Amino acid sequence: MKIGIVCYPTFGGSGVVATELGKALAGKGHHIHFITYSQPVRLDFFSENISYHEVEVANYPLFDYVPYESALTSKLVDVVRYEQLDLLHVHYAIPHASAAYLAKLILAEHGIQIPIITTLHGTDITLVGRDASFEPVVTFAINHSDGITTVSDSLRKDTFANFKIKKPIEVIPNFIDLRRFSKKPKDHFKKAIAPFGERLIVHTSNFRKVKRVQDVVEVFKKVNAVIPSKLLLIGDGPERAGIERLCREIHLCDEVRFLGKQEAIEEILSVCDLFIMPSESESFGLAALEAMACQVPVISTNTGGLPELNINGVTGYMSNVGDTEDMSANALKILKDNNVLQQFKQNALMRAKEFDIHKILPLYESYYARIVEDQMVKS
Ligand code: GMT
Repeated sequence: MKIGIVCYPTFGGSGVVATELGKALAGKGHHIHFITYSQPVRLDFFSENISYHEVEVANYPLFDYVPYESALTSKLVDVVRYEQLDLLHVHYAIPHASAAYLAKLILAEHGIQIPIITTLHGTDITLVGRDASFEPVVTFAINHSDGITTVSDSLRKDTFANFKIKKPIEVIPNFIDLRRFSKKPKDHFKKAIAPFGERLIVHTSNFRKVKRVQDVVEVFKKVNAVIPSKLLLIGDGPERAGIERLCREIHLCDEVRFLGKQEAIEEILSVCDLFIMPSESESFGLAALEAMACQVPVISTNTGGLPELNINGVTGYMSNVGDTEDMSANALKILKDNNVLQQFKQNALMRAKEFDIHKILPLYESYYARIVEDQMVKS
C-alpha cells in the first residue's frame, strides 16, 4: 500500500508513534511518504520504502502568522497526486485532520478519491482541541475522516464525551519496538552517575504543565530522604527553568541531573530503577511504556489511559493526581527491597511485551485495508 503519514516531526509522543509506525510499515513492504515541516526526529535511517516530503511555508511580510495549514493542504494534494497514494494517515487532529479533509475535497475535483484516517493522540482532544478556538474545526474534521482511531479506550471515551462524534472510533493502542527498547548493558554509565550504588529515578517529558514535573521533584525529595538516590530529568520544555529553580531552592541540585533532549533514551532507561509519570492527563503514556520495555517499573497517576498500561501493584503503582505522599510511599515499597525491585522490573517487561509492535502493526494494516475497501465501495 502507498501511505502518506502526516505528524508533528518533534520528540512529542504522537510524532514518535507516527514515525515508528511508518518505519515498521516500510519494513513490511509498504511505501511510506512522510509529509511534515521538518524531518521527523525518529526518522534516522535510510529505507528504500520511505520518502520524506517537506512542507515549505512561504513567508510574506503581510503574515503575522504563517498559513501552515494551507501549505500542508497544498503539499498533500501534490504528494497524493504525484505519488498515487492509497491512503492518508494523519496523527494529531490539529491542524492535520482539517488540512487532510480540504485536500480530499480538492483531489475529488481531479477525480481522485483518497481515504483519510485520523489518529487522535491526547491533547488534541483532552486539552487544546476543546478550546473554543479549535473545537468546531476539530469536530468537523473528525466527523469527515473516513477512519478514526485513538491510542487508548480512555481517549475514545473522552472523544465521545467532549465532541459530537457521529462515527465509530477504533482503539489501536500505542506500541514499542522491543529490539530498540530493551535493557542494555550500560553499567559504566550507572557507575558514573550513581557511584555508591544509589537508586536511579527517571522522568522524561516535554516539561509542559500537564506533566506536573514539580510532583516528580516532590516525590524524589521524599524518597531521597529515606534511600540514597539520584534523579535524572530528561527532555525540555516551558517548565524546565522553573524546575531547575525549585531544585536549587530545596537544595537538591547535587542529586538531580538535567540531561536535556536525548536520542538514545533506551541507554539511559537501561540503568534506571524507577520511572515517575505524575501527569494531570495522559491518553496513553508512551514514555512509561518505553521505560517498562527497559525493565523500569512505573509510579504514575491513575488518569486517562494510564490504567490501561500500568498495572497497580504489579508493574508499578498508581495514585490520584497530585498525591505525592502516596506516590513516594509506593516508590519506597518498590525501591527498598532488591527482590521486590527485581520482581517489578520483570513484571514491567512482561507487560511491555503485550504492546510489541509486531502485535499492534497488523491491527493498523487490517484497519487500513478496511477503510480503503469502504472507500472503493463508496466511489
Ligand atoms: O504528551 C504530550 O504532551 C505529547 C503528546 C503528543 O501528541 O505528542 O502525547 C500524547 O500522545 C502520546 C502518543 O500517543 C501519548 O502517549 C501521550 O499520553 C499523549 N499525551 C497526553 O495525553 C498528555
